[in-house]
Amino acid sequence: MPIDIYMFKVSPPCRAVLMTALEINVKLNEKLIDPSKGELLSPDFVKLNPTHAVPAIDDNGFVMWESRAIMQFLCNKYAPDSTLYPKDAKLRAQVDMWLNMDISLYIKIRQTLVTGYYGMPVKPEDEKQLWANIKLIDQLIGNRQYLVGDRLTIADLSLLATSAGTTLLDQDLTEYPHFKQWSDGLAQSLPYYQEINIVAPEVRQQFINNMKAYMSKMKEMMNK
Ligand SMILES: N[C@@H](CCC(=O)N[C@@H](CS)C(=O)NCC(=O)O)C(=O)O
Repeated sequence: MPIDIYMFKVSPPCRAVLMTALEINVKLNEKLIDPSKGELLSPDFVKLNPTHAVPAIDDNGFVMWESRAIMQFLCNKYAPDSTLYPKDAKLRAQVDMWLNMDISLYIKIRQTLVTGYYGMPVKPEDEKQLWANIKLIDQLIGNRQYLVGDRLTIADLSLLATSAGTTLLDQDLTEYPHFKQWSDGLAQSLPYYQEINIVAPEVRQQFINNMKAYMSKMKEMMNK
């Protein structure tokens, strides 16, 4: 039986898992969740994932969430010899290190760019930290083609999905040339990049409008 993935397409962590599954030929059955309809908080979904976030997977009764842990699980279970999540302890540690750094970046993006898009107030200090974080990542990437060693790993896929979200939200990364060169290089070389990561502008705008409306409805309800 295929593995169910609960997801929505504009979500960076969902896209990271989708790219991982494609790389290791694991079939995922997409169960689409609409956050603007409150589906993340529906009793059925919360029962499945009490943290009410996507992605979550159900691998024939084994349920888990947290995209990076899902990517590690899929590699461990279905492609243990794949270089996507290398077995060598030091290479694996470096992959894990990047995955953890990517979590901080993703959180900053949510607190700033995404929050702004949904019409909610953004703290200037969060915005400052976001760009400081991107600057640091830019320096750490340097001239690398891949984040770890000389091959694609899940660290690349996770950060790529996160940064595709960044460009998706109209940010100009020209001031971060290494980051841009690395992500453009992967975007060009991965055959599934466009299909997974690029959402048509009108679909994206509709998603943002729906989320804005949902957020303001929730705010009103909380203020009552
Ligand atoms: N650390 C989590 C973050 C997941 C996450 O924040 N997902 C967003 C969509 S991009 C979500 O479902 N948010 C709803 C919520 O947190 O209530 C992961 O990597 O899976």
